[in-house]
Formats: sequence, C-alpha cells, structure tokens
Amino acid sequence: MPRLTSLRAALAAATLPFAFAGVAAQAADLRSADIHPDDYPTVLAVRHMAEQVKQRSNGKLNIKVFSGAALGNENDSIEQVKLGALSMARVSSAAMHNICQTTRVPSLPFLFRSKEHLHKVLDSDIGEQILKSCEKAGFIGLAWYDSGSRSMYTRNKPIKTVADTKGMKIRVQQSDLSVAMVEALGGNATPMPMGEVYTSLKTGLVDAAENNFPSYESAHHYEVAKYYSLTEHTMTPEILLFSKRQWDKLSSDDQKLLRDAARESVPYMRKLWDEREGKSRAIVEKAGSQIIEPDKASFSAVMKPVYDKFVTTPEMKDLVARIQAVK
Ligand code: GTR
Repeated sequence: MPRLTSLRAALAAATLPFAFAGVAAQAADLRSADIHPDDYPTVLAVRHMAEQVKQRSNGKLNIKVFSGAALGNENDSIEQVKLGALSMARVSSAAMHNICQTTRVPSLPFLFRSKEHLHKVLDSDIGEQILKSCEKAGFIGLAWYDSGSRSMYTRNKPIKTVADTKGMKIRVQQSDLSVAMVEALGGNATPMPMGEVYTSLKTGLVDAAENNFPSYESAHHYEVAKYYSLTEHTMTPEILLFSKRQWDKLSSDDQKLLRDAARESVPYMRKLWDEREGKSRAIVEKAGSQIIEPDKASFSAVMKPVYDKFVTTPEMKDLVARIQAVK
C-alpha cells in the first residue's frame, strides 16, 4: 500500500519541521499537501506562493509542496495539519464542513449567482469571517482558491432533469452537506475520498459522481463516465490551511509574510483556473464526453431541505443573508 508507506514517512518526518521553533534564525522546511497532480492550478498556486515566501524570507522559510496525494487523502492531511505534523494543506472546503461548520455556507447549493458573486463574497469580510472561524478548530485559513462549479457526471444514463437522479448511486465528498444535497435530489449518496472515485465508477460501485471540469479531466473520470451534465449545483471553493500549532510558533513577521504571499497567490490561481477549465473541457470533449445542458431549475427547486438542515444557527443565517445581499 503506497499510501500507507507515504503516510508513515510523513509521520516520521513530522517531528522535524518545527525543530526550528526555538532557533528562529535557522531555515525551516514547511510541508504542504495537495491531492492534485503537479500541473493542477492549486498545486501551481501554492508553488508560486512558496517561491515568494522563500525569496522574501531570504531562504529561511522553505515550503515544499507534496502533490498527488503523496501525503494521503484530504482527511489525512487535515488531521496532520491539526496535529502540527504538517504545516499546510490545500483541500476542498467541503473536507472542512464537519470540522468548522461555517465552511458549509459557500457550499450551499445554488447560493452564488455567478463566479463574480462568489469572488466578491470570498474577498469580503464574509470570506474572512469563515476563514477565521476555523482557528478554534486548529486551522489558520490563509486563502480561498477557485474550484469552479461542480456538475454531475454519469456512466450510463445522461442526467437531463432532477427526475433522472432518482435512485442513482452518486459519489460525494465526505461531508454531511454533500450527502444531504444528493438525498434532496432523490439519489443515494456514497461518500468516499477522491482517490477511490475512478475505480468506483469503472466497476459500477457508483453510477455517478460530481466535480468541476479540471478534476473530471485530471482524475480521468471522463474515461469511465462520459455524460457530463451541467447541473452546476455548488461552487464549493478550495481552502488553503496552515497548522495553528505551527503558526503559533512563528514570529509575527513570518506570519505576515506567509499571509501576504498566500493572498497574493489568489489572483494568480484564478487566472490559471480559468485557463484550465477551458483546457479540461476541450480535452474531455475531444475524448468523447457528451456535455448536457440539463433543466437546472428542476435541481434548484428541490434544495430547500438542505438549507433547512444546515442553516440553523443565527450565525449561519446571517452569513447566508449577507451573501444573498451582495450585489
Ligand atoms: C476537487 C477538489 C479536491 C477534492 C475533490 C473531490 O474539485 O479540488 O480537493 O475535494 O474535488 O471531489 O474529492
């Protein structure tokens, strides 16, 4: 099991990075995890941030990015960041839903009217508030990254209206909200890590999955599920996390340097993202994927139970109302 071996190696190395805590002048290796391959926009953006950080700290802060799930799946990385065994992780904010509940808000189905609306919200005090709310769970939220819209894709039968998802086994991210969303559609939600989706689609363990074009393409899901239906049901963003345990040992200058570089990597990432969305779509279409324009209104019409279940506290209600009010 290569994954276990790499996890063990990661844990073995875990005591090393912060050996520098008392000797702040020495160089420090900070490790950052991502499940995506080297050429994916999230990985490239963190590498870009790493270059900036290295330069500005005169080589003192050295972020090493481990791509391709080399350090395990998203839940493994989050656990290690919490423990302080890993400095950073770029994960989907859906992976934080059950840990830091306000991260559920930007995943609510059909909440954002457009990419511009999403950006305005994430760049505002609302985005900051959600990032900050993860601190008490042990995470410094450094930045939001784009992840486009997630849409449904199927092996056998194209999804044209919500009636088509009835009884379908649909893979979702490991989040209660993602499960509830598929249940609202009448499907059977099967949560599992991204690394298991290709085989599950191939063997028919699930009938469908949902993701943006770049993930559908880079994880080769298009080879085993060729009907891509533009349901665009959620715009769950990516989140860049730093371990609070490690953060608290850094000088305030280093903290600022990291925060600034993370923030500055956002426009860089957005540009890469836009390019990649187009490229990925072209690749899958060329390979024979059928892109379907479904009756989107039939999907948004059944989502009320998801809001009723998750938008329950005054804070969640306030966040949703403020997001809806952003013009
Ligand atoms: C992708 C996201 C990954 C992962 C994946 C999934 O869009 O970038 O971090 O969460 O979706 O569906 O598991």
